[in-house]
Amino acid sequence: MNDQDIRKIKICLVGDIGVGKTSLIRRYVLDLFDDKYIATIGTKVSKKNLSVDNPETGNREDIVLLIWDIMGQPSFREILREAYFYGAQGALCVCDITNRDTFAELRYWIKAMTATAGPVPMVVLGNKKDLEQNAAVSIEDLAAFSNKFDSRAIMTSAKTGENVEEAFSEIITRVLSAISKHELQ
Ligand SMILES: Nc1nc2c(ncn2[C@@H]2O[C@H](COP(=O)(O)OP(=O)(O)O)[C@@H](O)[C@H]2O)c(=O)[nH]1
Ligand SMILES: [Mg+2]
Repeated sequence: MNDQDIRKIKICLVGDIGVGKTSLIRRYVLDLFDDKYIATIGTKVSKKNLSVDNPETGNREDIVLLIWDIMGQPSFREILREAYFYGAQGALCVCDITNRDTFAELRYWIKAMTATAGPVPMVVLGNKKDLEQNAAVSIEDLAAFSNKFDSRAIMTSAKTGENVEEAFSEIITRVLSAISKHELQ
């Protein structure tokens, strides 16, 4: 198979600074966690080659997943967002379950993203599940919110790795399904 034949899928992580976007990507791509706080400067794209089952066609497909990470400062939303969101085929919308404000802000992130990328599939993540005893956002809150976007909510921990694989699998499946439905029409 030629390189050109391999499907490339662009997904974005959206959410406030500090919710764990960079850590989730690091856990998923490298299987590492770093307690040090590294503010992401600008945009970084990570690549992961995968072989996945296409839910629409039933075929196994090789894909290249391009995972876009950004800095979360509010000023960014205005300046770089179009370039960041342009061509995105799916999004992981991340909040920190110990910080209710980050949950409230998700609607604005989603609005900004869909303004550029259109109504792409998304999955809502309540990250820092390992700090559940300090939770200010419940799975019910997340589920009710994600329902509005025809989406699903998952609690994750980039620290322990819990549900990180599932979160990425879920968005990949949703994106592949949306693309294939469109192609098969
Ligand atoms: N306890 C805990 N801390 C986390 C988790 N994910 C990220 N962090 C920490 O939260 C801080 C911000 O994470 P980072 O990935 O830089 O967030 P970003 O700004 O959204 O990219 C860092 O100190 C991380 O170590 C998690 O699942 N559990
Ligand atoms: Mg970051």
